[in-house]
Amino acid sequence: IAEDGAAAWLRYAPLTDSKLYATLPTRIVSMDNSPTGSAAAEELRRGLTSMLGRNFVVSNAGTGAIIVLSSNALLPRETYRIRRGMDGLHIEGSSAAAELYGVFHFLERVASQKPIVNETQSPAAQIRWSDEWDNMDGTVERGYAGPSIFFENGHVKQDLTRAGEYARLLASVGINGCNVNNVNANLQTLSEQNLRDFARVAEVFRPWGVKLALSVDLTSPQVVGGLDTFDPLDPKVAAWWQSKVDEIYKLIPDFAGFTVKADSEGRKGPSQYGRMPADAANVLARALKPHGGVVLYRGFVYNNHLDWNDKKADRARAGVDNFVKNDGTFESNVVIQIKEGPIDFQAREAVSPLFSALKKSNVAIELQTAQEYTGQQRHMVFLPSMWKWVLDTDLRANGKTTPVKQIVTGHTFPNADGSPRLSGFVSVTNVGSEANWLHHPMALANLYGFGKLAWNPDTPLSQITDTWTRMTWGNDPLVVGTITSMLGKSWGVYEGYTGPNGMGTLTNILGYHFGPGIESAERNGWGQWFRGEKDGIGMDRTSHGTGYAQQYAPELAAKYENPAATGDDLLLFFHHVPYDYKLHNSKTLVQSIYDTHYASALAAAEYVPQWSALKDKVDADRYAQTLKLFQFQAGHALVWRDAINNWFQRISGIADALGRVGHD
Ligand code: GCW
Repeated sequence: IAEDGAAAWLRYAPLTDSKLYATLPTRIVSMDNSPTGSAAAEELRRGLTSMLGRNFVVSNAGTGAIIVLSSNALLPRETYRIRRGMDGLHIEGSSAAAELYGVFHFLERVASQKPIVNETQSPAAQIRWSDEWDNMDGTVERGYAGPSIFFENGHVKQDLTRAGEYARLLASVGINGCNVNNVNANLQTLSEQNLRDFARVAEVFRPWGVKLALSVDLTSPQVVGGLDTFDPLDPKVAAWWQSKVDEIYKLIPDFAGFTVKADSEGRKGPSQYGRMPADAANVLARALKPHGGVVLYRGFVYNNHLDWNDKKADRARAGVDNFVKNDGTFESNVVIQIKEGPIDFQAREAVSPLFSALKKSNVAIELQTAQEYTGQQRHMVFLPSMWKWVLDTDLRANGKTTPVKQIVTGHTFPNADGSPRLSGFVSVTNVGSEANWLHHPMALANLYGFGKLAWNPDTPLSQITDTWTRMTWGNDPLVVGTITSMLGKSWGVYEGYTGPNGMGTLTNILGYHFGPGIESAERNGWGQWFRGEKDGIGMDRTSHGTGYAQQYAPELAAKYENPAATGDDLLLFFHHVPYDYKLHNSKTLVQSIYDTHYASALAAAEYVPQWSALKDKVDADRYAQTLKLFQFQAGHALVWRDAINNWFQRISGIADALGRVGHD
């Protein structure tokens, strides 16, 4: 059978062994006739019928055992409960969307051949969004899977079937919001006509409990509203936002809110009027508050015309420098959306110090499922490995254990009444019109994993890879073993043949961010410098350098001041060291770089035979598509390896001890 790539992990392939579910009743009774309740019942019917090969029906008529879907107002927000009763199986939710989450969870248990157990699950945080950087002309900024599923020719598409299917996919992993337009927002986003069209997107999202959000440009009062200013402190501007927001809620009663990119990479913002981020965020927030909407104000504000010769200049400092002075002045429905690292989604960066520096503000973590700097869905990189490392990083706020996951779920700095702050997780996903959404079949594991970590950041990686693989590729032990092991090491492999030791990805940053472009990051205003010079390499971000390390809590600052304590993974992110600096692995830095590149390129090449062993165990189309991608990755890893190793040999003047570099 030809595989439907669009099904992603929701294939519901027939189980070869369905003993565990033999006694499951085939009649599904739904107590909830809302569109979401009906979607939940239909999903359950469809999934079980397909996997178990019995005919499940949704029906209120009849006698005997049943599967009941119902709401239970006593459950906490967005919570579901699955339990076996005398009369059959109960899936209850605090809301229709929560019932749906329960259904998807139940189907996942069946698809991965796990026993049915009584359980109650709640999400770790309220905000679990996907952002899409889609332009209204149909292109997708940093999108690697074809044109937009939402827009074409300057408008929302007529046919939004794919948009609805996407919402189903998001809902299946508990994602409850989706911002469909690029944060570099079209200036006309909020025109009357566009809003009517966006209402159609909200409509196809609605059955899946996914709320629509929009990116807005702060000049809208001027550009769309015709005012002579967009100064957030001008009462005319505030009044304009209020009436615009009221107009939105008439069309889209469950509208989630706005995402704002301002004073960054050429976007205008409050600085034009000498105002602060909080002034801008609050004017939008006050308009949204009566309707229950939120503002996700991006922490990604920096000057992209930095002076390269200034040894104190540092883009990494920008988040804390720009936002801390506003801490405590944001409205309660403003959330600062912070990229996981202070630069820009590199293969590895330090964790943003803004997470622990904001103690009186709501925060969300922005992760990038789109593999902008990590191989653009032509390389396999299982990003949850990196995200988990970030989420588990202990920022030592107030001298206590404060992993990032505790901060972004609102617990470290709770509200005055002790309740967790409004907080959460945002994935920049950038799906496209290609059948399988993200191009690389393995890249779907990243979107799936994002949803799982946003629901529960303590979900073990092995559980994510195991379940995703079973649902996507089947339960055959060789398939499961091979794919989970490949995914598990893939981040380290990619980091290893690109930029290890915290030096940055070393990709071409001035163009497409793809392939090696080592010096493109140096000697320009973008500030992604790693300062590779004759005497050594790395950004000195200690108090002798840019002082960035001091933006962390004291314990962490002390660690990052000291190269040995910093650790080899982030060494060059914080320190400028000579090429013969001794690492913890007792090699010199440069020799370790050579060795890591050889070992990692070899590991990438091994994906090809490992995958080939699965030839008859997965469907032919996806087998062939994935094989091609692995072959490409194997070759491209060699290009990376040699470009970087040759560059290091040239700049350091130190030959590879094994004589490989420059001679292969
Ligand atoms: O990573 C950079 C990207 C830009 C992007 C920007 C951002 C949407 O290269 O394409 O713009 O980040 O996050 O705003």
